[in-house]
Amino acid sequence: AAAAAAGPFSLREVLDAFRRCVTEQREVLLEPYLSGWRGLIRFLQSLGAVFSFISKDAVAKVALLEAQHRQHRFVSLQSLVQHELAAGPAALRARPDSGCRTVLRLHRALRWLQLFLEGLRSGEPRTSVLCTDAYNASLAQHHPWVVRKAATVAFCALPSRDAFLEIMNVGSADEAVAMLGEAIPYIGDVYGITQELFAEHKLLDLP
Ligand code: 1PX
Repeated sequence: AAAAAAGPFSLREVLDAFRRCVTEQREVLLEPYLSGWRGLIRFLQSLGAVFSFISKDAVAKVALLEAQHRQHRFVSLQSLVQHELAAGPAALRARPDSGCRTVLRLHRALRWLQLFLEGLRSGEPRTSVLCTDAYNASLAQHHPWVVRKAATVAFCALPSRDAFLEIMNVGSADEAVAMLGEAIPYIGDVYGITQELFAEHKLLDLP
């Protein structure tokens, strides 16, 4: 993983990480989940400084989860939730630094990613439109006005669809679209399992 991280970004690594996430018992493994996020963040960082307020927040959230992962040796999102809920739901809600509320933020962003990648695959050439639509249908409802405003401004700086497909680094535009078709169901699977887990424990509105 260290060697891969040193090379240029490829969406393939992100796909591989999210593919490795889901076990036969439908658990979401934390290590590949965080590794997928590290790949996405690297991609975001390569898009330029306009996006750094977004990548900084994602970096902080991944770092918090990595620290908890190291400290408690959680294998999966399920074991993290179980561990934090053991102190009681009220205690969990009161914590501004819980793993659960942090995962929830990344989880909502994963829905954005799924919608955005579906849009890219569909052929719509205006990435800023795709990105705004995906954002409005997911993260935006959880963000205050000022964050929504800043995000919408940043989206205007997105590269074109062709440039996007190229910097994914998986070959020709056709190959990149094929890779998206492969990646989207894995991301959707991770999203769906996490959504169910958080709904089951009434954690979908953790402050
Ligand atoms: C091949 C395409 C790959 C594209 C990869 C892009 C990866 C994007 C990763 C975005 C991660 C964003 C995490 C945001 C988490 C969040 O909602 N944080 C907010 C709430 O946190 P809090 O701790 O306060 O409760 C926080 O306020 C966030 C602030 C930053 C602004 C977030 C805007 C998110 C826009 C998401 C779309 C990214 C656009 C990237 C363009 C490719």
